[in-house]
Amino acid sequence: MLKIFCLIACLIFPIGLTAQTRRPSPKKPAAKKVVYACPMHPDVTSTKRGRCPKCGMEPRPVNPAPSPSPTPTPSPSPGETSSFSSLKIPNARVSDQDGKQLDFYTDLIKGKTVAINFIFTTCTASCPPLTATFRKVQQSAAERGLPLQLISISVDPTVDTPERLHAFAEKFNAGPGWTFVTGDKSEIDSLLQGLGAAVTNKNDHTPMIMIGNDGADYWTRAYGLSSPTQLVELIAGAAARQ
Ligand SMILES: [Cu+2]
Repeated sequence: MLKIFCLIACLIFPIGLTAQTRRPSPKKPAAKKVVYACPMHPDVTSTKRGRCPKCGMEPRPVNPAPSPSPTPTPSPSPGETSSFSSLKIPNARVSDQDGKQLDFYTDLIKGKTVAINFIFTTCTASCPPLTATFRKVQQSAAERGLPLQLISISVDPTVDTPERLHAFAEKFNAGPGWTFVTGDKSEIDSLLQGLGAAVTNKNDHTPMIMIGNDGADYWTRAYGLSSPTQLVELIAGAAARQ
């Protein structure tokens, strides 16, 4: 009996997940009203999917239907395994802080271990600490001999010219292997959309960072203001995937 239930649950659950994003099933049992919570901000809960207003991450169900197979308890680490895939990354035509034209995926992501954050140069809130954190991550990854491409994407591409990004990079002592990305607004918009980091107001941009190992197609997200040590651990973990 248990075996049969398990088999049915295994068959139904993944289908239910994908279908749910578009069209909630009208035949959902009443007892299973799902509450979603942001993995980064557990106090932010909602009965609908959508995005955390604090960090823009996709909330996860916190009281899923009891399942016969043990589900791993959410880890207290700042990392969050996600179903994100390199396939979702647009090969957008972008510019770096030196005005060099790049194809986002092929030039910055392909075959690399990367960490991506989202910034704008006139930000007075989270961007300076996010950027300072990235700088420390860059230094400590280098000390560990960990190859790492850092990417900071401007969420304000019309204001953030390559020149502005160059000055911003200098101010934060960005070393080689750290690319600041801007470009045509439409290209950047589609890029942010593809990365799940689109915002309507730049001031609402997410302090989330994406960590990925393209070769392994392994992606995780983390709170961008976590300690640099924790972030480097997550990056090392991603780099070790194959
Ligand atoms: Cu900011």
